[in-house]
Amino acid sequence: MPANLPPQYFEAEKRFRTAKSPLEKIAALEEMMAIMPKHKGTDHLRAELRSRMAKLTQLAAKKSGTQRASMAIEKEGPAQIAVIGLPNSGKSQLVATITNASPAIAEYPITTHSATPGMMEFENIKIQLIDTPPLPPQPGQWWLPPMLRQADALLVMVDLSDNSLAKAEANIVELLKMKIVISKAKVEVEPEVILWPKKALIIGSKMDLDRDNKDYQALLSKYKRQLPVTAISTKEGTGLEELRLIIYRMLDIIRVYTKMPGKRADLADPVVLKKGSTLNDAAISIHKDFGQKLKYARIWGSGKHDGIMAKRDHILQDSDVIELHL
Ligand SMILES: Nc1nc2c(ncn2[C@@H]2O[C@H](COP(=O)(O)OP(=O)(O)O)[C@@H](O)[C@H]2O)c(=O)[nH]1
Ligand SMILES: [Mg+2]
Repeated sequence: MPANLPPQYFEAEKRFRTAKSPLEKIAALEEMMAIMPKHKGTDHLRAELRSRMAKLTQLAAKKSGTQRASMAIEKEGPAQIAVIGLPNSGKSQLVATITNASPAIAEYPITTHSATPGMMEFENIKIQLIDTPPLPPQPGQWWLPPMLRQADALLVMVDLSDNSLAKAEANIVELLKMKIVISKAKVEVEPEVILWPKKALIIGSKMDLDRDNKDYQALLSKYKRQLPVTAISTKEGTGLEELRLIIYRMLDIIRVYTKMPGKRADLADPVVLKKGSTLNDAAISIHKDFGQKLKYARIWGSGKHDGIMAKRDHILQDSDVIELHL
């Protein structure tokens, strides 16, 4: 057993061992593979899990005919963000409005049974949002909790038309049942339970129906010390541009631009990196060999002097322009 497996891995492994159906086992395996750090020490284990996954997928296909083995959605772009909430909270409408996807929207609750990914544009990058079925998960939606645990962040939709505080709290309770914690408030759990802390944003939706602003103010005063809170109306188009910016900021990513000597940088095509990334990280993300080959780089933006030479451990800032010398 390779060292350095985080406790969440063993939690998922336990779920794998106790899962009753092949589909549940696949969900647990997917989670184990997502959690596992990727390095030489885990290569063997990764291969073993893959082969188990292949066998289970065959078994699941035999059992269920055409039913999809899993709703797992492959991450596209720098982050995968799940849009969650109670029935009718405006999840599908938001995903339909700010991404290229078109999930079904309806006046009656619980229209969404599956998960629909879409890409949200923010300036020159695209971020993946996933429309999900309402909380709590219905029977057969065993794949929802692992999907939320794996997401990079959650957008919690709370309808502002009435009872917003109770709705927000219901979301937090449902998440806790999935062992996901989004608020800084203390939670009481058994000592052996491992929790999944998750970045989240509370979105008060349908603010056009909260004319006196009461529900939004109540949400703000209850949660703003623990969590970011914002409000939108897809109907009137309010708060949506600000929402894109808040989502971008909560991801802790930066954009840097590469240039060739003597040429301008292509500002339409950033390299997206985690905040705190170095020149070396940027080089590797462009090409895996570039990390080793990198001799030095020139940087515009983060230094006091434009075009300064920098070494591979130099920490990059958002919107830096870099010229790699290999
Ligand atoms: N007034 C108003 N209605 C909205 C808004 N956003 C969504 N709705 C309505 O709320 C209902 C549920 O929306 P939907 O996106 O399907 O909710 P979901 O169940 O969370 O996916 C639909 O009738 C939408 O037209 C909004 O900003 N303002
Ligand atoms: Mg929906």
